[in-house]
Amino acid sequence: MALTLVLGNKNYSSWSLRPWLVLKQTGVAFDEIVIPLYEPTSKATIMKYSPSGTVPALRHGELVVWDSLAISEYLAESFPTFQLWPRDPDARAVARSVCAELHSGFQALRAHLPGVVGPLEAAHGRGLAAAYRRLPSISIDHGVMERARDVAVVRARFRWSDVGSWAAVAALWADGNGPNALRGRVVPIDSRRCLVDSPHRLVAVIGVEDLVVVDTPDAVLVCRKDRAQDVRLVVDELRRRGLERYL
Ligand SMILES: N[C@@H](CCC(=O)N[C@@H](CS)C(=O)NCC(=O)O)C(=O)O
Repeated sequence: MALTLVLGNKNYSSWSLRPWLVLKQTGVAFDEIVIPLYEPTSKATIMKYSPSGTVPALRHGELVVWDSLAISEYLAESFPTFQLWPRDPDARAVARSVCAELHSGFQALRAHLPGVVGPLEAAHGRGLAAAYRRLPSISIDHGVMERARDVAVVRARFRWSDVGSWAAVAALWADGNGPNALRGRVVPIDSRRCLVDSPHRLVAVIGVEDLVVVDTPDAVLVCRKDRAQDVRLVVDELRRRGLERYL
């Protein structure tokens, strides 16, 4: 039965290149249908061959297999003598982990956070730690989830907090009885709606409202509750001053 690989331009579509390389590795004969990407007609042409509307897709007789990993698995099963996965079960598990990890997370990261993925790819494994330190600081929810198109959302029927700021912690600690959210050794006098966290030293607050005070062994944070999210500005400033040891 004839094998046909439908793929995009090999220089743009590294997903297409994956099963192409696998097929080359087997040495079996196969035909190629190359669909130029990023042209007005690309999508319609791909749809003729691939039910997912993406390349690569593999035709084997009547069968169509799409998605680079599924194609690679199909080829591994169809040509067992080529030993495409490592024979040793542990090595095979690691190889599958690498392939699956790339598959499940990489596409969304690359699409929505090129400023994060690009420098890491450019580092080519060297200077990775330095490249990582220079990356923009952005959370996965702002960076990927809020920008992703193919996301299903289900309304939750439970209360939720991602505890993303000290103000959120204050809401969790407040038991509805005391006027402040306190942990550790704290003496509040005429103070309301404050969060004070001081597990070791004694902290006293007098006549203040809506403050966050967090005492740790090497640093103290004091800010208004409505500026608690801006702790990231402190992080940026510490980096700028080369004071990463406090992070
Ligand atoms: N996870 C898929 C990714 C496939 C994919 O995103 N292919 C891109 C080319 S690299 C594509 O077909 N883009 C065309 C489009 O979405 O219209 C795989 O491994 O096959």
